[in-house]
Amino acid sequence: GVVRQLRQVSADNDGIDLAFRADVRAGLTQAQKAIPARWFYDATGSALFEDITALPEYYPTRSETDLLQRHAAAIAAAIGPGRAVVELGSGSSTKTPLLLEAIAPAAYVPVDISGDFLRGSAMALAARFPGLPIYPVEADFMQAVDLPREIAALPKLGFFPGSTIGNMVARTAVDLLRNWRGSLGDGSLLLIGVDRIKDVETLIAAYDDPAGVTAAFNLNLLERINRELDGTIPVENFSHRAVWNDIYARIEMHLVAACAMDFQVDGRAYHMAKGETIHSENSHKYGPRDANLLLRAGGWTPLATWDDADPAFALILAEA
Ligand code: AVI
Repeated sequence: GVVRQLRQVSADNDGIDLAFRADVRAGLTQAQKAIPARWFYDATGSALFEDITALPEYYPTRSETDLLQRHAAAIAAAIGPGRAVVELGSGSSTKTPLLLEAIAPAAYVPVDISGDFLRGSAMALAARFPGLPIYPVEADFMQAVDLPREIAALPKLGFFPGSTIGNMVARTAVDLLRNWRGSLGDGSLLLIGVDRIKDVETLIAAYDDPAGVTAAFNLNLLERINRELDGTIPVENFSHRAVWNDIYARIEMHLVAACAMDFQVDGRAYHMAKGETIHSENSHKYGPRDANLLLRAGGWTPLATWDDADPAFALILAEA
């Protein structure tokens, strides 16, 4: 395959740094302290997330891969050949070959905010799929993205695996779906991974593993703040907590203060009381009707669902 020149759309390091600074400042000033989950993914956090996906308790990655493999023929039949596959937040693109092998696409457009990841995985895919044009786009998929003009005339398939949509509150998820409905255009399709509501024990185990990898992933957020924003947070005084919020149907991750403490970040002083938490992630889970409603609200009509894996996870195909 041929990797076309990396298109740098919006990711510049100064901009990312400013946004991190602003999010942390605003988040530590709120009554319930909270920092958006997107800031987990520095180099260390991305590597820890890869480790999470290999944990026996973290079923979503395995369930989704299994669905893609078992239903490859049916998925390919529903999508048809000749589409430009646009992957949102492609990261290390581990599930992508399964899809590309099944559907005979006309082009592949990975969109990711991390240029390094993007380059690496685009090169690996190019070697594996000779003849497939690849147009990497370095951009934040949460914003509306200008797609390469080379794929303008092709029918599109958006690919959004991993249940990443679950990390957004409903309003943000709907905004994202509507934005991508606009970018991909009339006649496009979307294949999206959605994690299901299931028994609380299975969910908690997936987000609080005994090996402590998810704890390290969560605590790395504080290390990152100390590293990048000149922080003095005593990380050893925090612990990882995963809880099921039944009203919102989501797993929440928090960083819990073991004692009262004072620290500084970016030249400002903060205080935390013993037991106070920093809310660091939401991971929403969707029943079949919930998922279909979310998609419709975002401008997409569900066409087919493949979800017979245990623990429950769904791949949904929708049309614009
Ligand atoms: C990336 N995202 C879908 C993961 C999830 O399951 O919500 C992030 C994660 N957080 C803790 N473990 C994995």
